[in-house]
Amino acid sequence: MVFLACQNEPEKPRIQMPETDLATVSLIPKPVKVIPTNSAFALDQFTAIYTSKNATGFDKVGEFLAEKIKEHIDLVVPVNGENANTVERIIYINQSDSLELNAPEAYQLYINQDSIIINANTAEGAFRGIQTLRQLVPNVSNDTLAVQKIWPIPSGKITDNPNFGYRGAMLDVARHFFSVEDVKKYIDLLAYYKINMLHLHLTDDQGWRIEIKSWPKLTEIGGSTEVGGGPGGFYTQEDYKEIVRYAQERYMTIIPEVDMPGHTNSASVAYPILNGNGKTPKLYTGMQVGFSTFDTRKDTVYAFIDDVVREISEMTPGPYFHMGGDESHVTKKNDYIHFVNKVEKIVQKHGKRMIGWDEVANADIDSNAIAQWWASEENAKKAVAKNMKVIVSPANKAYLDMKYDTLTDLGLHWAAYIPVDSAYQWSPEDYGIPKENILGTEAPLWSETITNISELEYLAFPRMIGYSELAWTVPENRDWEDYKVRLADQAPFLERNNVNYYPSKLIDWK
Ligand code: TNX
Repeated sequence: MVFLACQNEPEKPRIQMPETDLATVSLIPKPVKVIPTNSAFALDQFTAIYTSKNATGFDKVGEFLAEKIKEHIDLVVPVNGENANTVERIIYINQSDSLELNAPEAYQLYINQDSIIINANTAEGAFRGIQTLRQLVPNVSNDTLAVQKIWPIPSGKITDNPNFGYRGAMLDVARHFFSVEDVKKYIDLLAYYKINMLHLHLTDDQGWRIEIKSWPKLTEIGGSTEVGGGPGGFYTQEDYKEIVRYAQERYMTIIPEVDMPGHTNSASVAYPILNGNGKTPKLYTGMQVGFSTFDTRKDTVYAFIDDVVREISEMTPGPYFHMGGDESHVTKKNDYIHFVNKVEKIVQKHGKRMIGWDEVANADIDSNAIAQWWASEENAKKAVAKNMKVIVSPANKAYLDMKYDTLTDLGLHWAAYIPVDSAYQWSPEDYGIPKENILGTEAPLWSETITNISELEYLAFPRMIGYSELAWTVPENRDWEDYKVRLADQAPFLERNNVNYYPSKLIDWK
């Protein structure tokens, strides 16, 4: 590795960097430990990025960092020697087997005057680490320090790793459809805050949004409308793979959901043989829930589900498949249990681990299945009794489609109004679910009332930023008064990314 200036050049005087305090920079989610050393690293045109050789993925992490620095401050930072002329300072992304880094996603960030070193055991950890570094890059350069522009990065040491390995967001693309571009934008914003799971609610009464080659009418007919009667839409398999690929590059797992046996009207309109509610299914563009069901006693239904789970699983590298299972109000209890038991076997056969909304804890599923708790504490208890893992998504705290207050136009309020402080002031550990059973948390965004990315952003931001901290940061390190100052400092990031965030009056926005 060569990173010294050309030998013939006279030695340059060291730039006198300003005093800084790493501890006062607004990082979200808040890291485990931050130790300031009160000097600064001069990020400038003489900075280069190097990454560990022979460590899978580290070079891509370096390139990602360079791309984001370019987007943010329009500075080109060469990676691994390409176009590197004069290099005076380096950012080194280093694969390390240190025992301190053995937690998945752990990283260390050492910022010195002449070097920044990111240590991580895995490229995933390094990727989380560079998100922290991105947040440390000032928005404006200091033009008084040298001839060239310098963006001083406060020096010190950060050690960090997440409280929960599952830090999720959910997007309902069924009630209203969102394009691949919209989903990518959401992924980018989520990744910046270290969210690592994106659950896509791909099917519901109003629309079927994922192409299944063996059952083409699902999207042809079932994908043709949405809430309010708009044109709907769907992802081709190529579109879905592109979303998966894009997420993977950001160390984010896509979790596909096919909601059943309820919430299946769109599938039953396409293939009436699936229907079990005794009525002739028609396309539905309203907002009611709980009226549809598959016929749980028909072999064809399970042959159908086998095809759907197989085709989607083949395109999904992540370990999970979400089968919904919520609000099956017109499915008889015994039929529901029979159904969930059978679907679990199908999901396992295709190599995936089943997730379902908390109602699935009523079936005879095994401890490998995961319950997503949203409403019933009784169901959560049943899941724990079966020694299942639980994803914590309480509707009155974590639902992004709940209005901020009575004045919010978008959203619903059946579970609560959720202002920005209330969204932040709770803990996944508060609900009596033992810590060892908590897989993590997820913030679902149901889309009955939102029709485009700008409305999506209005409900998701800024609350989603707080959920990232609830999942990453241990409760002892969280405090609303401290958080709200750090949140205010997110405005420049949100604005330069054209995010239509809700400018809550609780926050003194910068
Ligand atoms: C309940 S939460 C639902 C969804 C709705 C949502 C609206 C859950 C598992 N089911 O079908 O979209 O409320 O907030």
